[in-house]
Amino acid sequence: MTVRIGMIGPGGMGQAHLDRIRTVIAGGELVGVSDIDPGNAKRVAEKYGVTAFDSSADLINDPDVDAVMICSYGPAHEADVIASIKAGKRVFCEKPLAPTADACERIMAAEQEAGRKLVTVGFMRRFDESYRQMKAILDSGEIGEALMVHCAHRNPTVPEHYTWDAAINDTAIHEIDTMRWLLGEEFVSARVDKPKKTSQRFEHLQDPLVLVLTTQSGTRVDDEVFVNCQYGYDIRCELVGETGVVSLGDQNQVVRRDSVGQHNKITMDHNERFWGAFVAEVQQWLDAVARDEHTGPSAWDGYAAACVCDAGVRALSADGVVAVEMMDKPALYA
Ligand code: ISE
Repeated sequence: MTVRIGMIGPGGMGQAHLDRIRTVIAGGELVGVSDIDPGNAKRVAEKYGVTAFDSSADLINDPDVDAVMICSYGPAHEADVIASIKAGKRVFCEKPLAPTADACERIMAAEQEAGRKLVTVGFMRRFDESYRQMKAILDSGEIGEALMVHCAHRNPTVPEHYTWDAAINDTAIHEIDTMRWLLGEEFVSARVDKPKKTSQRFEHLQDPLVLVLTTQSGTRVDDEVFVNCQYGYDIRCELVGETGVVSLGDQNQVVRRDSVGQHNKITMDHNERFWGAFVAEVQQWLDAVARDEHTGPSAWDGYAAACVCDAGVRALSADGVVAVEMMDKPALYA
């Protein structure tokens, strides 16, 4: 079966997905797009030779759309995710599922009313081969329990509209989800350390910052978020176990040696660094949609990440340790 996809908000991220669906991912076909900016919907529809829907509601309810991909701006997700659930359609929603835990709760309530999981959240790092190998080593028990994880999330730069809280809500959310998945437990508290700010970028940002999280069992995760590091898109992670340490390898398969020394290319954006992960997540989602099954990170994962983000954002604007507040997991997500 070819899954007929309708995409809401085909900006840079959405079109990167569409290009992969057209070239390397099997089993999906774009039938139409909608966008808050009708001009963009028209341009993208012409580029891919598909329908430009007048509204996201028209797209979601169109009988030719089997499943919905939402790649719009985070605050716009809630209404379209809930409308997709109400239409009984499977929906892939880019991260964040919604910008607040309250909005994610409303999405979970709609799913529980529908009585089935229809929402998959685009936390693609779970599909990255290097993180998967790290998890397999931890799960094998060979290095004992995880005691600490040191992460770094660096971007070359961010646009001016990147808000002060985005370092947590838009950037660190990746480590928040990946660490919940890697460690298999929830976070209970958050703290933010605020080092000297870079002179390279906007005054309204605390850049860099270090988000320090603690899990239920006491594992400590620190995440350096530095979104104007200038030199590249650099993702690092070192897991410290009781009897061994596992680190993500560098991003290249080869190391170059020449007259300037030993070096390799550093990627500049997430689509390049996580290309394989994006392909794997969307392929797995389409395969599951074709079988009418749920797969991947659920609305619960989107909610749990939002709860940790909420605590992180509170810790960013205040000093000290902030407790993560989270409801008990509803039976649907057990
Ligand atoms: C962006 O939305 C992403 O998802 C990138 O992976 C992240 O590095 C960047 O900071 C975010 O703004």
